[in-house]
Amino acid sequence: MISLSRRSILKAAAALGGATLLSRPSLADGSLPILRAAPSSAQLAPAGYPSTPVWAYATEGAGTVPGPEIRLRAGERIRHRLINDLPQPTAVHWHGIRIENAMDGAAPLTQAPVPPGETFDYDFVAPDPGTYWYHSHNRSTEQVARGLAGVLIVEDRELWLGEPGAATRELVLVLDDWLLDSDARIVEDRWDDLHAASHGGRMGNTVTVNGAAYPELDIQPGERVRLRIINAATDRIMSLSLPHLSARLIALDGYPVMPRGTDTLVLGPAQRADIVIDGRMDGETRASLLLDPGNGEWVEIAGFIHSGDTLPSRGADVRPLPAWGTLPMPDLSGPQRETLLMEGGAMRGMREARFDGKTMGFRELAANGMVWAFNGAANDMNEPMFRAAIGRTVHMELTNSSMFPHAIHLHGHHFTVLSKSGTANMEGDVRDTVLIGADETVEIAFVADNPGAWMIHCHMLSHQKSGMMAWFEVT
Ligand SMILES: [Cu+2]
Repeated sequence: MISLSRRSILKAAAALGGATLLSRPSLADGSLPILRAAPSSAQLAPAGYPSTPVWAYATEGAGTVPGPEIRLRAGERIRHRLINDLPQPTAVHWHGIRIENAMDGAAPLTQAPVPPGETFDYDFVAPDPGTYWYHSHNRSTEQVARGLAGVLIVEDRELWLGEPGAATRELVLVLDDWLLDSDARIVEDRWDDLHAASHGGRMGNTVTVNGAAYPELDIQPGERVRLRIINAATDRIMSLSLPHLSARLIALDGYPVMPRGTDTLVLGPAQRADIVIDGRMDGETRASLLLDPGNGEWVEIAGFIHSGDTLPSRGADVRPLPAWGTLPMPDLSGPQRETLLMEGGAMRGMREARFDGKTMGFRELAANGMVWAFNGAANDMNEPMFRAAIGRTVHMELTNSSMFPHAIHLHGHHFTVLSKSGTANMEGDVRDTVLIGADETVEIAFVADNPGAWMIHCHMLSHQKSGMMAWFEVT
């Protein structure tokens, strides 16, 4: 509803030959809408606890966690002037968008970080529909953990909501993980915690849904709702379950899949899933979003409270989302072959790796904050990991020889997951971030069609910081 009215305002503004109707508080001097990053506060912990000082995005007023939803149609431009009111330099990455390189926000590779008090204008086309998010990409282990993440929705190319078999409403669920002390303050003295970095990363003690602990969400019996679920945590893998709600998956990382049942949904950091649920019609008034914190004990992180009239069933079949129609499919008849070997971490470690132009042993690496390596190099940003000509299909074999899972993210591209541990991925899922378990090998392929210097890194941000970051170049 909001998006429709916003669209009609835009239309009206265009009809009047200018943006005058929009010159309300959210516009900067140069008439770009503002995206301000600044300290704020949020009630993250349950009622009765103090609110938490955070760093947050705002388009007007005080910053919120998660940041304000930015919503547009595929092919439209996103235009925002980042104003940095933080005490640190920052940059905004638009995760999953096949974006123009200079707008990718991957500091310091694609832009210099924006110093405190300064601005940067982001202006780019979002070509593909789907569920995305934006977040800090400078000192991101700290800045994302402090709250700098928001929702970016690119609407379906054709009408889907309300059509036969589709949902009638949608709901964005941003999952996050916070490490809070007993006064609900973010723990601030562990940004360089190498013990956490060499394990699963910075694990929090408070999981929030849309910035709240244990929220209760309204649903009508029989109502079909599209959930757009985003894992905005720095490091936590979210294993989720939605019992009694006939959950069916319709998209991963923004890209539509043929609707399929999903008992357990595993989202690594930065991954998204669109799920269709049907409100219960068995007379029960409650259902839960459950999370397995890693010990097999499912805990409720949000409740669905059923109230109101029972709606007629929308049938067993779920309408697939409209196709993107914009992504070139890999040509596997003679691809450029690349490999990514992940090594390091606790319980296995690595004998040596290159860092800062030198080969170092494990102790020297650790003294430099490095405990992981990609292809024998820790955070080597001097040279690209590989180069690909524009239009070339790249086949990558990603091998995790560590004891911990990793969420590998390629900037600027979506890729097809070909296989996991030698088993073909029959669904042909297309993603921008893939979770690779301990001792697992995943094959992916993509068309290198987006020119520029693109980061490839683990989206467990503690791992990214401590060795799992590199880049590739498309020319
Ligand atoms: Cu990792």
